[in-house]
Amino acid sequence: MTRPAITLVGAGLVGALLATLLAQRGFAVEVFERRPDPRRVGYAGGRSINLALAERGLHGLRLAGLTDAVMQLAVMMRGRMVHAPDGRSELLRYGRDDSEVIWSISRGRLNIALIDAAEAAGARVHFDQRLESATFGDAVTLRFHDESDGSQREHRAESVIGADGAGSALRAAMNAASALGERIEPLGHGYKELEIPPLQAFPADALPPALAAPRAHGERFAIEPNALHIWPRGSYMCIALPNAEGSFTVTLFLANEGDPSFATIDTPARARAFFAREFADALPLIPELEADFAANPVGVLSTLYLDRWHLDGRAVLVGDAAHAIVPFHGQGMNCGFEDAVELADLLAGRPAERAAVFAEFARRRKPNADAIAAMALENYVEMRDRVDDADFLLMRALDRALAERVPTHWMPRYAMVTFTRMPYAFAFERGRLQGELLREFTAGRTQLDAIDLDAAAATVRERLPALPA
Ligand code: FAD
Ligand code: E0Q
Repeated sequence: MTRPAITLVGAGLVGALLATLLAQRGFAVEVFERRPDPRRVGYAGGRSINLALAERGLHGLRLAGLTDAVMQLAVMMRGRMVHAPDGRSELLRYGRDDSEVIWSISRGRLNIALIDAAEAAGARVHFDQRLESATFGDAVTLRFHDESDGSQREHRAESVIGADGAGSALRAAMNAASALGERIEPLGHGYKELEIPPLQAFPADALPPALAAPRAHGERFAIEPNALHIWPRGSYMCIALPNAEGSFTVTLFLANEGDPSFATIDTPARARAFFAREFADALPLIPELEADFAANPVGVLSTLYLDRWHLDGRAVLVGDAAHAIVPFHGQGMNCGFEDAVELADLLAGRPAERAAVFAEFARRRKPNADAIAAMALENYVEMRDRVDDADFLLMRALDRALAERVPTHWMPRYAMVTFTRMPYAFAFERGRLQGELLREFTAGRTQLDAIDLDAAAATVRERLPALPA
């Protein structure tokens, strides 16, 4: 029997994982990727950019047999290290203990590991191939522009999977053939990446006083390595995630318009003045602030909603191409990896029934993509504005106390999203119900001691069904 063939556009994080899973399930997989082979030329200019990997993403990597290779490159993050304007910082743990943590991983190294796995499983990856247009007749005709020599090539396929990211060219072609009901909601805020170098890179005379001691002990990291650092400042914030080499990638999230915004903080000198005022403790950690600010673009953040993700059995979208979200829950890749697992399993079950499989894939995944899109938007306000406010901290304390007391009936929403594979739509709805109870239990209170935890636990058992085992 000949192997069923499938074509993918995009060998980014989701495309490369999906190619691996499909090749492992017996498909003849061809992947076309716009960028050059990262193993040959290095990844995207050599900047280190990292991502938070959580349980959903880890599950996809486990199925691909990649956990060991990837976890060797990962840095554990136990919680959020919140840096107040006065320079004080506090670690807010994400989970109960070190079994509930997330992992910072280099985007470039992860992508290379995934491409290696796809090829090892038998997928063929064609680099420097930018999808330019697609037409949908009895078969799909894809036209590629070769970015290395400017030549054109055509590829015909029975069906194609678009894993070509938020700006998907396949989506545009599908939408032109038959409207997908596309809606793009800009966040109105953008981001800029900066770097905290490893400790050894600081010249001894430029070492911030707080850093002098740890360097003497051979430490590589300028600040706590096992945390996701956040500097919440109301309407904007910085975060920093650790890299295995000892550096951190800092991301400033800020409005595009108004004051302050990327429109007013528009020169390296203004960026320095802004950091001196708003992120005083972070500034000495970013020696190349001006150069980073000038070299790195302002990234755009939007949420993408589609009414349809597929064109009968001929084309389907996955990952950011189908549902780009804002990054404030650290779940875009994790969600895309869930897509890959779901689609690979459905296709393996019914390899010849593409239209039915694509429809079922969208039916199962769309409610979950909508739920994480909403939760990611909510988390921006929570991160930048609430992680240091008293009401929030009381609700958080009660949330955790109830999870300890009635674990069969209560789990913080963050934990459901991050440490389990419960459907996002379930976590969203359950979080709403728990949120109502949290507001009820904390109304008029300022201290956890003032809340009768036994009574609250009894109410929880009475009003909420047990969580799935
Ligand atoms: P991409 O990773 O964008 O890959 C698309 C691929 O398609 C690329 O290789 C691209 O070159 C290729 N391509 C594009 N156009 C064409 C074309 N015309 N022809 C051929 N190939 C093409 N997610 C997390 O889970 N955790 C995080 O901590 C996290 N942090 C983030 C921080 C920021 C600032 C941002 C912006 C996103 C973050 N995300 C995070 C989200 C995550 O980056 C995305 O969800 C993830 O990269 C989506 O993977 P993808 O494969 O669908 O798309
Ligand atoms: C995580 C891990 C870009 C980014 C990635 C993240 C998170 C945040 C804030 C951001 C959410 C959180 N978070 O700490 O609640 O858990 O990935 Cl801004």
